[in-house]
Amino acid sequence: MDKEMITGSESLMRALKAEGVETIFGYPGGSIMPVYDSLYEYTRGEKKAFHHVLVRHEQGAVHAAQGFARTSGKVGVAVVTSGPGATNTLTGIADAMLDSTPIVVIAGQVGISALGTDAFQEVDLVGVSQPISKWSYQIRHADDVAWAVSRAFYIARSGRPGPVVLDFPKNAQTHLCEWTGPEHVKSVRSYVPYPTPSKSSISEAAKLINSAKRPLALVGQGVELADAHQELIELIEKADIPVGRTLLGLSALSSRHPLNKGMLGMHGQYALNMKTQEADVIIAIGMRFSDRVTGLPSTYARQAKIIHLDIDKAEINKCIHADIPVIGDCKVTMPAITKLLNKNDHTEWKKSFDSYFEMEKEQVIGPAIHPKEGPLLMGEVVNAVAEATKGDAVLVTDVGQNQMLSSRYFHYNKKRSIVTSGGLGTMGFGMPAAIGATFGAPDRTICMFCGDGGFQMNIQELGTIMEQQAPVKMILMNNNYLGNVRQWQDMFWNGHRSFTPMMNPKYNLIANAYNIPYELVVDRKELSSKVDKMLASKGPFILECAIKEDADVMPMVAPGKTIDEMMLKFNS
Ligand SMILES: Cc1ncc(C[n+]2csc(CCOP(=O)(O)OP(=O)(O)O)c2C)c(N)n1
Repeated sequence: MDKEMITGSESLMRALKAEGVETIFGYPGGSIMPVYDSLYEYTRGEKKAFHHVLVRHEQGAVHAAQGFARTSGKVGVAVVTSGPGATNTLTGIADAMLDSTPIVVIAGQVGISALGTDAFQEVDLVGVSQPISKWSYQIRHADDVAWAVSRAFYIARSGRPGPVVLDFPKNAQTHLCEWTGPEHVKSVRSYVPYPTPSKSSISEAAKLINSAKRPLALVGQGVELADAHQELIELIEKADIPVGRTLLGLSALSSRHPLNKGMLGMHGQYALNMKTQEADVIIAIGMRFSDRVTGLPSTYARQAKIIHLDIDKAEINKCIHADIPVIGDCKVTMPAITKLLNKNDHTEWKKSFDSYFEMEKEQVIGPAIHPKEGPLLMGEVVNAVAEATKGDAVLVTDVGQNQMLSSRYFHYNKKRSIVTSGGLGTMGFGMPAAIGATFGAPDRTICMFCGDGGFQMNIQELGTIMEQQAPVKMILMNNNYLGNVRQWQDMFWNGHRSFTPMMNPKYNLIANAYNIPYELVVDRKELSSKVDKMLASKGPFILECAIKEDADVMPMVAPGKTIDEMMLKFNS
């Protein structure tokens, strides 16, 4: 039989198809033109395999791939050109690395004979992306494409997921290679994505949980990534353990579950932060003790014995010492522990959270979500959307006060319901990530909360939303400030509002220019009807809310403080 000879670009198409890719977020340019020529065929007619979403900036392509990955559980794909196209992806790659999001970024590169000559649009992408990616590789020959793509997807999705970069010089795109079918990489030398848990760590963990009087489980995104929601429920219900969720772990356990005690950390639940300092055993599951969760690490939960379940050995003892590390996939380690647990009852301990909840409800939550007078507050807007969507929607946030308040007051009944930039805190993440989420979870309502600063950081993606008719419900919380920084300036920097007041454009005109339906809410009496109108609309929608200019996010653990120094009111 004749050998089938194809170009490297054609090989890329076949390899992506073999990985089950259906949606590609991208932006063309000189050194990726052979790939775009192949994409022309693969996005129409007989060969159609992909839907290509033309973004308006390469940062948008990567955030969209992240939003797709986070909602679908699949690997997100972004395709860009070399040089500026490649460097524009770096923020998204770093973001995906910190938040363990599986994406593959494929960037064009100058031909290998021109490498190192400062050729037009040449940048050492492998060099600059190596420290912020899980794997970064240059495909120098067309023959390597099928293998490199298979290995890239394997690395991106396996173990602790993360971003992979494929740098694709032009010669490797155009040269011919023999197609012998897709590769199926199933292992990589010295890479152990799913470590085998030690039996003794499991039995020690179970023993400690059985003896605990005041146990507390801290749940992170690892549970979502492992698809271990049911395994978590079985563990916490059998041992009767109250649960705090990290920002990225908010939909790892339904908001409605009776053992759910809310969100951890700087702007999390008062009761959880106070009780962390009283628990005798802490069971951390798929979370990494970020400084936003621990506050001052040297004073964090000193009284507690800590069991840390994580798939990534590097997380153990990185920030907080683990008395019992349980290294492995929590879908495996949790049931192994549960099997050894005694049925338990911690009614008194759980009840002891209540008085703190009452205090927070009275002093913070009530006034935040049901204010009686004054300008609109972010909390009441979030609450109105959360109630109208009944906990079934996906929350996508930008960064800042809008992020903290939407994550606090949204309701999460389904898994994979929060998409936010937790580790890197990337303003401008929300809008493109929400576009990706409409493709990752096409049957769900995607609600994107954003501040006026973040809205303008990737505002060009309104063009993508318009072209794709991506049904993103954009809730623009306009306080005419870079609110989060303004809050810190007021609290910790002498009230010097240094370059945080921000002049805004007329968003109705912007919405109009992009042909996106728009409403403005100034009076709270109109809030619920306008939220209903937004949710009833089929396509994209911008709901601008005129938010009180100097409202603060509370409660708060000030930077450098111990978590039980959490303030319900500033200076309280
Ligand atoms: C790319 C980037 N630049 C700067 C910051 C620092 N930063 C964090 S929150 C914030 C203010 C955000 O303002 P806005 O988008 O209006 O949202 P708000 O806090 O008012 O909800 C800034 C500037 C950041 N997180 N990301």
